[in-house]
Amino acid sequence: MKRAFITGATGQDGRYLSALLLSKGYRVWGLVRRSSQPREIPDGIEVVEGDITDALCISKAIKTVAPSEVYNLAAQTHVGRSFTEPEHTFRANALGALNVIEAASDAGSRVYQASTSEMFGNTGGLLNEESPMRPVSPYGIAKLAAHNLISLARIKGNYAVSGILFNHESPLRGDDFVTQKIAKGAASGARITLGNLDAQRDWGHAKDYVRAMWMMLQQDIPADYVIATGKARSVRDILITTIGDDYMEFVDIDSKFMRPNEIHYLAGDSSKARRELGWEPTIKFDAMMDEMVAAAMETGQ
Ligand code: G4F
Repeated sequence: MKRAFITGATGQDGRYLSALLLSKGYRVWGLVRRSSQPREIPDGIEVVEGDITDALCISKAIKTVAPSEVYNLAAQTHVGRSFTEPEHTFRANALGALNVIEAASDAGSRVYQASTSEMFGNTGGLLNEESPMRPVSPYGIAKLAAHNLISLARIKGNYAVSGILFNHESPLRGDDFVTQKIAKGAASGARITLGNLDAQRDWGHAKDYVRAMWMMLQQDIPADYVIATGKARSVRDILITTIGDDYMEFVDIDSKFMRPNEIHYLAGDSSKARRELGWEPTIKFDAMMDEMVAAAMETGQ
């Protein structure tokens, strides 16, 4: 039986990945931060309490579990918040990743790092694994450090890969990300307060994207892969799709949701993943937004 260790197990991707690995017969351990708040633990996983920013804790947890695969999904994932919490972001996204990569390498486990399209900054064009990376946020800069640590681990002979994932959403998306704000606003009819409507992102479904994570760790030769749909849409496009042409009747703009430094356009070229992993997205953007709005209606949020 294969053994997997997932950091960030209670997040959107952690929950989809746990379900996928359990369905494949894995035994799954999830690292969960101690909290006085109730947390939604994915069904069927074994919980290890701890924090990736504590090197001793991570090293001990990975040594004890002895997983064949480690997925490092834990992070401060909100780009906007990284401008107001840069130190916390660096600790979690760079130092935390270092701790996990080192512990996994010491234990002889294959390690997956959640890299991101934010690392490209405003390079522009259809981005692939070779495109220049010029991050423009503390989040992107910290993630690029972790991305480079994965390359280094590989040079040192370890099995380490980065998935350069573009935006990926679902009904499990956190409430402060733009697709979920729009889905919940559309479902409830409440006004939605947003920032920059002209930013364009390449939006896919998290369920498709966690499958790519698993595929990456099954290859004979470890490598990094861009995971994306190839199509960019603006925040405004999402409003039109979800609410309609009269969306501005339901939307307020507040500068507090504008970022000091913004990426204007992101679209990814995932042809390497399609060719080498046989990966392709299966859930279309409109179906994903419909699913998010329906889920928000069902939960009454
Ligand atoms: O939904 P977002 O916050 O996602 P963002 O910043 O692209 O980051 C997400 O995707 C990355 C790539 O995979 C991940 F690395 C990262 O962890 C995260 O999952 O914002 C998307 C766009 C931005 O341009 C933002 O400025 O929407 C714009 N936006 C406009 N109004 C807003 C809002 N974003 C948020 N969160 N809230 C708004 O009110």
